[in-house]
Amino acid sequence: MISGVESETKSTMSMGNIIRRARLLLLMSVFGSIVGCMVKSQNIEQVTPDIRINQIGYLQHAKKQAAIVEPTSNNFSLINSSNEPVFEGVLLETKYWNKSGEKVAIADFSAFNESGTYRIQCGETISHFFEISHTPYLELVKSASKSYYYNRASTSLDPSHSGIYHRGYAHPDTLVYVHASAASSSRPAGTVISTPYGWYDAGDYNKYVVNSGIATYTLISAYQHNSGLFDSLTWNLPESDNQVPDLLDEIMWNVRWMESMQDPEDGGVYHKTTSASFENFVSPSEATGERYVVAKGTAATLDFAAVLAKSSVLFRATHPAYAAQLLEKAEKAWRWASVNSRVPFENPNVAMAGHPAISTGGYGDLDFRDEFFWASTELYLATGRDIYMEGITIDDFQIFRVPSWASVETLGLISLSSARMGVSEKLNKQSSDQLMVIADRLTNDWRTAPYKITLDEFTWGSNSEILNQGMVLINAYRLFGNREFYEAALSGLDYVLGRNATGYCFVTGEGSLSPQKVHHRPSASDGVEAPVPGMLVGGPNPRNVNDDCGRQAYMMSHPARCYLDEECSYSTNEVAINWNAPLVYMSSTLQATYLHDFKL
Ligand code: 9MR
Ligand code: 9MR
Repeated sequence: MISGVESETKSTMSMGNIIRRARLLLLMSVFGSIVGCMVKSQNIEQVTPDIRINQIGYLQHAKKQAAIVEPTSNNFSLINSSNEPVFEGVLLETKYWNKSGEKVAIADFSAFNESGTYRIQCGETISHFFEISHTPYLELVKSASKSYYYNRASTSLDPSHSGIYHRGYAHPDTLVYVHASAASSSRPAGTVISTPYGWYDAGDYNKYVVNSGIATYTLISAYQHNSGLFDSLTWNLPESDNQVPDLLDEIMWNVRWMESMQDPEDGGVYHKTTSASFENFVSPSEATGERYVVAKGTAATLDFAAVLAKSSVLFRATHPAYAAQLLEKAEKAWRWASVNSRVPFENPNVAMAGHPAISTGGYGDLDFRDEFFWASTELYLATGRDIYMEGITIDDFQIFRVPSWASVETLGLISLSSARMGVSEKLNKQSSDQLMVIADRLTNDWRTAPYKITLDEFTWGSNSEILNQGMVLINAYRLFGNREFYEAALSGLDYVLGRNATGYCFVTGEGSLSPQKVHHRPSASDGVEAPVPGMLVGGPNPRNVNDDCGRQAYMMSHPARCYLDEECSYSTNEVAINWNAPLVYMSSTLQATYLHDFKL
C-alpha cells in the first residue's frame, strides 16, 4: 500500500500535498501498528488516475460518488488507512460519454458514513487517498478566498501574510490616464485620475468592471448566505485583526476600486483600468506599462450600479455612512445608463489623439436587457423605490440563463428570491419559480449523465460554468428543500475537484493532481515552483485553443479532455476572479448547508 503512495514523484506534488501526505503517512504508521493484526486487503497493484474522485473529500452524510473509467470489475471497495476493506459496492451501469470518449461507471458509497481517510479499489487498481468528514471543504473555502488577496493590486504582499508568495509593491494606479476613448468635457483625454486597489482580473494585470461585477456579487452572496460560517473563519489577511470578517475586507478592497471607476461628473463608469496591451510574463512590480481608463459603457455602468447597490445593503448595518455613499453612486450610475442605454464596449483598436490602441481583454456585450434587469433588482432591493420596479419584468425573459459575466439576469433572480423583506409575495414567488425551472433542467441532465454532472458543453472557463450551475441549484435547494438539487450542486464541486475526464483537481495546491503551470503572471514570475494556491483554472475548452499552445497540443476530439497544464494555455489553464468566486460560493454554501441540514 505504501509503495503506491511513494510511486508518486515529488515534482508533481505541491507543498500543501507534501505536508498533507506526510501527516497521512504518520497517521497511517501510528494507526497501522495498533491494528496491524487485522486482515489486509489483497492484490492492490497500482494507484490509478482512472478512479476519478473528489480529491479533497466527501461530506459524511451526503452523496458520495466516484467515477471509474473502463472498470475491470463490477465491484468496488472502500479501503481505510490501515488497508482494510470497510465497504463493498456494485458499480452503477457503465455508460459511454461522447464528450470524453470514455466508458464510465459510478461507484456510489453514500451508504458508508464513517469519517476517516480512504481509497477506492476496483479490480487491481486503487485511487489516491481522500477524506470523509463533516468538514472536508473548510480549508478549501479559506484557500479559495485567500486567492483574492494574492491577486490584489496597489499593494505589496509581505511574507507574514503570503509566505513564499511575497512580492513587492506594484500597480499603485494613482497615475492613470483618461484614454481618448473615455474623454469627456470635464475630463479631456490625458487627464490623470487615480483608480487604486481592486484585484487583477486573472493571469493578466488589468482590472475590468464587468468581470468584477459578477465576481464581487458572487462573493457578497457567499457571505450573505453563509455569514455564520464566514464570521468564524480567518485566513491571515493584513486586516484580519480589524473585527470585520476577512471576506468582507476582501470584498471592500475591490469595491473601493470600482468606486473610482465612476466619472463623478456624469455617473458613467469606465470599462477598465488597463495597460495598452497585455504585459509580458513578469512580476507585478516589473509590469510598469502606462495605465489607462478606457471608454464608458452601458454594461460596466449597470454592473457597477448592481454591485454598489448590493454592497450598500451589505454594509448598511456596520458602516452606514459608507453604505449611503455607495447607494448614491449606484443610483447615479443608473441614471447615466438610463440615458446611455446602448453603449457597447469595444477595444479602441487604433491609436487616437496620441493614445495607443488598446488590445487587452474585451468583456464586450451587445445585449443589455440582462444588465438592466440585474441592476433594477439590486437597486429596488436597496432602496425600495418603485421606479426601479418598472424595469423588473420577469416575463420578458423567455429563459433565465446560468450566470456568466455576459449573462447576469439570474443574479437578480437569486437576489429577489432570497430577499427576506421588501419584495412582494408575487415577485418572490415568480423569481423562485424561475430558479426552479433552471434547477429542474440541470437536475434532469445530472440524473442521466455518465459522470453524474450537470455540464455537457465546454466553453472558455467551463469550470466556472458548472459551479455557476451549482449556484442556481443550491439556491433552488434553499428555497424548495429538494434534496436532489443539493446533490446535483454537490456534483459540480466533485467535478472541479477531480471527478472529471482529465483526472485533475482543478484548484491549485489541492488534491493529489493539480495544475502546476497556470497562465498567471505572478505565479510564473515568483521563482516558486508551485503556483499560488487556491486558484481555479478555466478548464476544458476546445473552441479557443488555436492561438495559445497550438491545436495539436490538445485532445481536440474530446471536448471534456481538452485541457492542458501548460503556461501557454490561456484558453484552458488561466485563472480568473469570476471563476474563483463560484468556487468560494459553492464550497462555503455546500459546507454550511450540510452542517445546518444534514449533519446528524
Ligand atoms: O495573458 C493574456 C490572457 O490574460 C488573456 O486571457 C488572453 C486572451 O485575451 O491573452 C493573453 O495574452 C496573450 C495575447 O492574447 C497574445 N499574445 C500572447 C499573450 C500571452 O500569452
Ligand atoms: O472569460 C473570458 C471569456 O469568456 C472570453 O471568451 C475571453 C475572450 O474574450 O476572455 C475571457 O476573459 C479574459 C479577459 O479577457 C482578460 N483577462 C483574462 C480573462 C480570462 O481568460
